[in-house]
Amino acid sequence: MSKISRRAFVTGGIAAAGVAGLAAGGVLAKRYGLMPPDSGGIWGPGETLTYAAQRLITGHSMAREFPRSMISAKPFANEVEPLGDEFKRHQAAGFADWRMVVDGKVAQPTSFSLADLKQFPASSQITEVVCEEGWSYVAEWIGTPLSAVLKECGVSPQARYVAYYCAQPDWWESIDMADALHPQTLLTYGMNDGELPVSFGGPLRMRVPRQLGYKSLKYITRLTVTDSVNSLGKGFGSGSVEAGYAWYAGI
Ligand SMILES: Nc1nc2c(c(=O)[nH]1)N[C@H]1C(S)=C(S)[C@@H](COP(=O)(O)O)O[C@H]1N2
Ligand SMILES: [Mo]
Repeated sequence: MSKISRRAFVTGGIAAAGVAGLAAGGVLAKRYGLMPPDSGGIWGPGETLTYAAQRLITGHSMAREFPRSMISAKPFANEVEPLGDEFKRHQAAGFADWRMVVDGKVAQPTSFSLADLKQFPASSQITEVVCEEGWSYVAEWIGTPLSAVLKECGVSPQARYVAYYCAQPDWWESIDMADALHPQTLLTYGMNDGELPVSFGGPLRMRVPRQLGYKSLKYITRLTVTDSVNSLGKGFGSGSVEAGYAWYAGI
């Protein structure tokens, strides 16, 4: 989209929203292919305007990175529901057989061990985890850019979302390709110069630092590349939408 049509869209969207209600913004968002998976229902028009406006105004900007001196001395691990027996078996075995499957719209469905993922060039970032409940902390994250893994698997041009799943069936998420290919979106296995502790999502955690903490799923087991999230779960693109949160949680 050119700069001028982008600006026209933004001003048009905001004016239309003011005059004719949020639904008009939705019409524009639909025309530009910027409908989030949770665009239906009562909150849908608001979610649509948030997502479309963020994508058009902030584009693919970077999440803030911090100096090493700002790493939180006591990062807060949010408690998770009990992890099952299978997870505990993996943990007892040092996660030697942990695998992450990549399927869906890829040339080559593949599964990666942690050792496989560590073969990719590592990337690190000092970014903030921000929970919707109001707390946050800064930590260093080390891992493989999701984009590198997707490239290795040969993502189809029809791909629009990457859904990701973890050892906890109620917790699953999806992001659009802009976030999936974003250089700060990492599959992390390290934190603050050490292994990623289980409490913080080890052995493998998705970090999406441009969105709220709940998009940074712990214990990743599978990625599904797809052109639509309609057939996944209840069709809204994430377990958190099913629980009442927004699909797009940009910060
Ligand atoms: N698998 C899994 N991932 C999860 C959660 C969870 O309960 N299970 N909680 C999410 C929420 S709501 C937040 S805010 C962050 C918290 O990250 P932290 O424990 O590193 O603070 O993890 C997210 N990832
Ligand atoms: Mo959270």
